[in-house]
This record gives sequence, structure tokens and C-alpha cells, in this order.
Amino acid sequence: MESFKRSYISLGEFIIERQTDFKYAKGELSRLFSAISLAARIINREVKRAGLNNILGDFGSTNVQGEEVKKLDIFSNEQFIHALKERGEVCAIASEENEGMIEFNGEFSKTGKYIVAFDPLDGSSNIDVNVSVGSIFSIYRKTTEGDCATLDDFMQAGVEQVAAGYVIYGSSTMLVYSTGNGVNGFTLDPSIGAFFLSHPNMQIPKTGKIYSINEGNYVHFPQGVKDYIKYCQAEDMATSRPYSSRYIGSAVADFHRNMLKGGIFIYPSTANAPKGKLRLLYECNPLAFLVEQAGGKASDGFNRILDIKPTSLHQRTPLFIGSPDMVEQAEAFMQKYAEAAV
Ligand code: P6P
Repeated sequence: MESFKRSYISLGEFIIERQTDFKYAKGELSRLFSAISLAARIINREVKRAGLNNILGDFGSTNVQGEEVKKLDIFSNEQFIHALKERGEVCAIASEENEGMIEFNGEFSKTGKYIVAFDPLDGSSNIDVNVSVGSIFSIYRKTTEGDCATLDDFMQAGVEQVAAGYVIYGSSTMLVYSTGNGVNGFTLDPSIGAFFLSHPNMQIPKTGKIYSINEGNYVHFPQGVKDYIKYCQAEDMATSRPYSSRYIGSAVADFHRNMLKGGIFIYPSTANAPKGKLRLLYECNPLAFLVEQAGGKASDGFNRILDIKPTSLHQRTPLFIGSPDMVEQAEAFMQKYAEAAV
């Protein structure tokens, strides 16, 4: 009888095998990702049953963003906070759902060396209509002196991240992360309740044929974005145009598709959102870290996202992210009007 050959490696085994990639003390990364994996699996269970467990719909309040909070937002936020607090490696967190940072002053977490910024459930308005949603996380080392973190620890540029990743709750549930040595994707086997390596060393295609933007805001876009959209729609065999327009309305889902197929996602500044809609700390920075690790690019249309020095927890930034050739093409349109504006 043929011996049973394991054809895949679990997240836990992978982390232990790759512990040397993480330039800090052994074991810390494992405990950090074990916490994130636990929160993701619990959230996944509720997301996949959302129509049955009275967790659909609004919580009846609005968050610091002024957005309607969904019951699943609160549930997901609580899972991440609890899981990260219990592991002792994290001394403070910043969440999309909480106005201020949260310090973990427990016996162990007081000496935690890491801080985590996260969006516990991005795109949650899509839950009620059964569209993919995601969780996004960004991990830094605490840099300030003293037992626990201060706000200054969260004001590090994205280039200082030691790890970042997302979970996509889609047709399958995946955890995709990087510690600065490439990007690896793990698919949840719900029958076992564990993540297994399914997408090793993810590399975004250099170019693509998909552009992703909410064209309903067209009249409010900067002229450079309007021109880029027309460029995507123009007929040109040599550059495989017109491109296809795909917009899911969940940044994680749009980003993940582009990571696999190539493409560009743009959430620019608009008249109503002069700094764009997406948040720098727990949406743009982690996705920018991942896309650069996968050979892609991420900017605000002019400047590299990872070089932006944050000044507040929930600050927003325009985001142009995806295949490098497509981001550079869009930036060229933006630059044309920037020069004209000088
Ligand atoms: P709009 C979800 O609310 C989110 O933060 C991102 O996941 C998504 O890309 C964006 O907002 C969608 O915003 O204005 O196009 O509905």
C-alpha cells in the first residue's frame, strides 16, 4: 500500500521551518501568528454561518470612521484583541474599530515587544450580501523606551513593519503574509481547522489587464485618474487594451485577485474624501508591504506608501497598488497634472 505522503505543510510547521527569516528571537513569530490564525479561524466560522447565527446586520452604532458598525465587526474586533492579548508578545494594538490605541498591561504582555495595527473585518458591509471580506494586520517592533508602547510606536513609517498580512474569507479562506522574505499564502482546511501552504512565494505579475476602481466617483476624481481610466478603456491591441474593470468593494478581495492575476487597484482622493478613503496604518501599509515583497508597487499617486510618516492612527491616504507597470502608468498620468499644477 502506498505510504501516505503529506502533500502540504501547515502554517505552524512553515513558521518553525522559516523562523530564521524572522530576525528576532525564536518563538515570538510563532506565538504572534498562532494568535492571528486563531482569531481568523473563529471569525471564519461566524462569517461562513452569518445568515444563521443572528450576526448579520448593523450593531446599531457608528465607529470612529463614522461608518455603520456591523455585528460582525464587533465580534471580529473582539477576537483579534483577545487572541493578541493572551499571547504575551504584543503590548499594544490599534484597531479600525477603536478610536485610541489599546495597551495590554497584563503581567506578560507588559513586556511584549510588538505592536499590531489591524482592520478586523474590512468590507464588512458586504457580509449581508455574501461577498468576500477580509482582515488586515500590520506588525511593528515597539521602539520607545519603557514597559509598554506609546502612540509614537504607531507612528512608524510602513517600511518599518516586521510582518504584515491579510485573511480573505472568500470561496475559500486564506491567510497571506510576509515577514520581509517573500509572500506566502495558506488555505484553511475547514475539516481540520488548520491553514496549509497553498501559494508559496507569491509574485504579482509585472503587468495585467484588470483595473479596479469605483467609477461611480468618476466626476470627483483628479484629472490624472480620469485620464488613466480612459487609457484603460481605449482600444490598443499592442497593450491588450481595453482592460477589464473589476470592483468587488472589499479591498482585500480586489487586492488578492490582482496579486494572483495582475492588475491595479486605485482608491484616489475625491471631492468628498480629499485624502482618499483607505486608512494608512491598517489597510494601505500592510497591503503595500505585501505587494512590494511580491514585486509590485504601492503609492499615493506620487509617493511610495511605505515611506509615508504617519501622524495619526486613522489617517487616510489615496492608494494606487498592484502590478508595477500599471502603477507606474497611472502615476505618469498623475504626474502630468502635478507638473501642470506647479
Ligand atoms: P467604496 C470597505 O468599506 C472599504 O474600506 C474597502 O474594503 C473597499 O475597497 C472600499 O471601502 C470601498 O469603498 O467607496 O467604493 O464603497
